[in-house]
Amino acid sequence: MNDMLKQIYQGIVDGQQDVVAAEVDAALAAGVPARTILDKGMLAAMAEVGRLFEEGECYVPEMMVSARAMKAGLAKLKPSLVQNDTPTAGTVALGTVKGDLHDMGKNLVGMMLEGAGFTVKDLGVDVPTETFVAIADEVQIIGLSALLTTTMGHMKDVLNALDAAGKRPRVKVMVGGAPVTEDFARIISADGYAADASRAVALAKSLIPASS
Ligand code: B1M
Repeated sequence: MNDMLKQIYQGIVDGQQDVVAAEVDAALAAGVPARTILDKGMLAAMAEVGRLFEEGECYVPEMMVSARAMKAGLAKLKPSLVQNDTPTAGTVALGTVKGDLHDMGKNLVGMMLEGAGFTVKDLGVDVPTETFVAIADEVQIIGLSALLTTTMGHMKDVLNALDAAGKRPRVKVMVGGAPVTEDFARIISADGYAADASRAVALAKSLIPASS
């Protein structure tokens, strides 16, 4: 890992948002690809923060400052990730399900979808099931994110509510987030699962045929 990536990684682990923002700028100016900064610097750092939390070596406040530092870096990276001159590929409503406040994965998926030409309606975090149902007529895809084993069940609630409202046939539902798996997606009858933001783009493209 080069020095700038190391600084970005450590800046996120230590929660130093100014350092992260400055080093992301420096890395981009030095020609380091945005995807390398994201994967090797930022996502690796968040994985380390998760490990430290799990092992009781850091607590929620530290996780929050790391998340703030990650967001400062993502804001710098966004223009490079969403560069896009293709016509709209379709509209996706994205939200983190009820009870869940984690938004960085969802935000990243949104950025990459925008970069691939999709219009993204970001519904935010802790999104009530009814909000997803209400927007179903305006979009081709609903994307559900969940980071907690205690909230991923709300994905099934959304699918059931769409069914009950008679909207299920007209909208595709894709799901993702750390505890979500391909098997879980199949069990709840989602239209697709993606493990990361790049795969989410490929999945969204496959869910909307080019002719539609
Ligand atoms: Co939370 N947290 N957290 N947390 N947090 C986890 C998820 C956890 C795994 C940490 C751990 O124990 N190792 C654990 C969950 C355990 C479990 O349920 N199995 C956990 C916990 C327990 C909690 C609290 C309950 C802690 C507490 O209060 N005691 C609490 C819950 C609050 C709530 O939501 N109600 C909590 C709070 C928080 C913070 C607020 C402090 C903060 C979130 C800040 C924010 O998001 N604005 C936070 C953080 C930062 C984390 C970790 C460290 C990092 C998450 C993250 O942003 N990763 C996380 C540990 C970890 O994941 N290793 C953890 C980076 C992000 C880019 O990746 O979100 O996985 P991710 O998204 C990926 C893929 O999953 C996928 O693509 C993304 C990009 O590649 N993806 C999709 C995501 N959504 C998708 C949707 C798609 C497709 C793909 O289609 C629609």
